[in-house]
Amino acid sequence: DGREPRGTALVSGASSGFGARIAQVLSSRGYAVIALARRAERLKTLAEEDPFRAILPVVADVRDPDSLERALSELPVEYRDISVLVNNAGLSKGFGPLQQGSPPHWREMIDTNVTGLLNLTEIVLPRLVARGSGHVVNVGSIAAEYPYMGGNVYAATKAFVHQLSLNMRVDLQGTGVRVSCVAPGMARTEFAQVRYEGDAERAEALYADVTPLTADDVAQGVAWCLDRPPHVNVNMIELMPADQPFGLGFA
Ligand code: NDP
Ligand code: 8X3
Repeated sequence: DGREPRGTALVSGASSGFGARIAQVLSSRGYAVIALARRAERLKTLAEEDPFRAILPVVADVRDPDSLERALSELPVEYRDISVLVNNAGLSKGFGPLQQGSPPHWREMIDTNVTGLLNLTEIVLPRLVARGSGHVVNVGSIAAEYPYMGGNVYAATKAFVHQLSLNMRVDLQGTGVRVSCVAPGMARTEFAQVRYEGDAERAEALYADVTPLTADDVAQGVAWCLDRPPHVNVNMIELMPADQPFGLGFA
């Protein structure tokens, strides 16, 4: 199909938003792509619509290490040599101040954005180290750096992702494995609908005064990190809508 083969990339949270677009962009650039998420139908459509037929749907929940182990132990041989891990799966739930917060929402965010990211990393990272080269891209958020009303636990989970990314880079010195963090601001995906538990009107109202980022804007940032020559490690890319002020979040 004219693409130069670049290895295998595993993208978590690939059934929607950034992850789906990252899977498409990496496929178009020559990667075999493992697209991981919980919603099988979405992943199936993504794979069927890929013009390069390079996307493999893998159904798993990052919160459940057994489901990850199972799914990743059954990979077809041409997808086994993973060289890129994009830790993108994540969510936000709720938007009130912490003092009115909901512990079940806190747990869901921590279990997904923090523990889930670690669960997948635990399985994939040793494989990258063993092969002597690779790249991990973690999706953070501007919420990690700039506080906004109602960001609280979500923002803190993303601050974890930012600091973990820097620390992974230290631990991986000399292994040939690079680590980048991509931190987007407000983007139009299903993120706001998930945060507002399906209230589409409320989600749409967010974008009234801002031209949000697209999933493609973020996917291009991920691809740029991967495309740097091996001696360059992009530590962090932060990108925001040009008209998003600091402190404007989803409250
Ligand atoms: P979407 O809601 O559109 O996509 C989130 C993806 O994560 C879905 O594919 C979802 O798939 C997956 N996911 C959620 N929970 C799990 C789980 N337990 N196991 C496996 N997959 C899971 O939102 P975005 O594309 O916007 O979000 C992607 C990342 O970007 C998140 O980490 C988010 O925090 C971050 N982000 C988003 C911003 C925005 O404004 N949109 C800005 C900055 C960062 P499924 O439900 O099928 O499992
Ligand atoms: C969430 C996006 O702009 O509300 O990661 O911080 S924003």
